[in-house]
Amino acid sequence: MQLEKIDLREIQLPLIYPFETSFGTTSHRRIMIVRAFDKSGAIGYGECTAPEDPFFNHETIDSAWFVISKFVSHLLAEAKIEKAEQVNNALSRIRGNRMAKGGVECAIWDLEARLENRPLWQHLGGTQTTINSGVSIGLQASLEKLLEKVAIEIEAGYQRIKIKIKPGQDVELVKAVREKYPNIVLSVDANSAYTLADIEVMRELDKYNLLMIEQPLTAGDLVDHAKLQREISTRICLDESITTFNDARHALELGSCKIINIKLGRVGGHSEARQIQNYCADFGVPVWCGGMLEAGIGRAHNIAMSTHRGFTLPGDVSASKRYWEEDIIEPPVTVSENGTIAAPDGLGIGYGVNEKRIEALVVKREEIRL
Ligand code: OSB
Ligand code: MG
Repeated sequence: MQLEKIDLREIQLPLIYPFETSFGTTSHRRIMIVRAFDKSGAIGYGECTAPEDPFFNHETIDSAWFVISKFVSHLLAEAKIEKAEQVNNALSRIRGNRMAKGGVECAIWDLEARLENRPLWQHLGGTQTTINSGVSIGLQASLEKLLEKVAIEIEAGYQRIKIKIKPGQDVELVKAVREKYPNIVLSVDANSAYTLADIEVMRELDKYNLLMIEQPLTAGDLVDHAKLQREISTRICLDESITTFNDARHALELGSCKIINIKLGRVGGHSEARQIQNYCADFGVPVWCGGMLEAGIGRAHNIAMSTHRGFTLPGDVSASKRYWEEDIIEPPVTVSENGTIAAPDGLGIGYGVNEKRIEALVVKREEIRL
């Protein structure tokens, strides 16, 4: 592999429904598409998962754009990358900003898989030919609306329902869903909205046979998560807290969680994600693939990552049509009636990229020679 240039394009895509979490509501996505160009003419695709605002973590599409344009590109050029697995190390001088790095790293992995004529998931070492799919349902305007949404997703075959909670909209929601569906696999995601002072809410949630409580406390609070985990029997799953392999190691050593949600962008790409899932698998801790409301390229990378052996729980990787009127890949991601997604046979990410549609949606672009 001989990298010639990368380019960044911002597209804007409206979500079919606004998505509300404890930290805010998203109705229009601004998405950065990254392309990595090889001297041979081959192209790899990545999607940067940094969102519009710094409310999930510190990153945004604009901060990521700046970091890629000013720093990632220079370090890549300096390192004379020959293998995708070198990228993570080559970018290690950049602190944090892992979604910025991850968008580029993923594009280079896709490029390398294409150069080697293989599907990305096989190139990464994935072994599962289908992945298990769950859904993440945002906060709704009413309890009735939430129950309606849950019913639709169960009917569609999804294997796990996750609902968002926040202080004041928690136990009541879980109680209603659990009473209507005593046997479904159900979890909640707080996106860091609670503190240890809310222990009574956690004890209440503990009564509803949840698969997990995702990220109840602030990202840096591994010690408090460990305290909370000792007080409840429901497993804590960490999302925002896990940004590196070492974060995962610390969390497991401290007992801060019993499940980990791996997001490709949040951990800086495929190399770090692979390392985390291997470690968790050896430790007997299940992992699953989280989502950041990705368009098709990000979704395809999530599918490839989810084929690794450690991904034993249904992820948040669901069908394109839950988010987009029309996706930017062809075919769109579809989910079987058993709630599974087949790993694609095609080269690289394995889905066709609809360049015509992307070009029609582009609002900003930058080309960076390496
Ligand atoms: O915490 O998992 C999260 C969406 C945006 C930001 C954070 C999260 C989410 C989701 C949606 O839960 C997952 C998806 O379907 O993409
Ligand atoms: Mg989450």
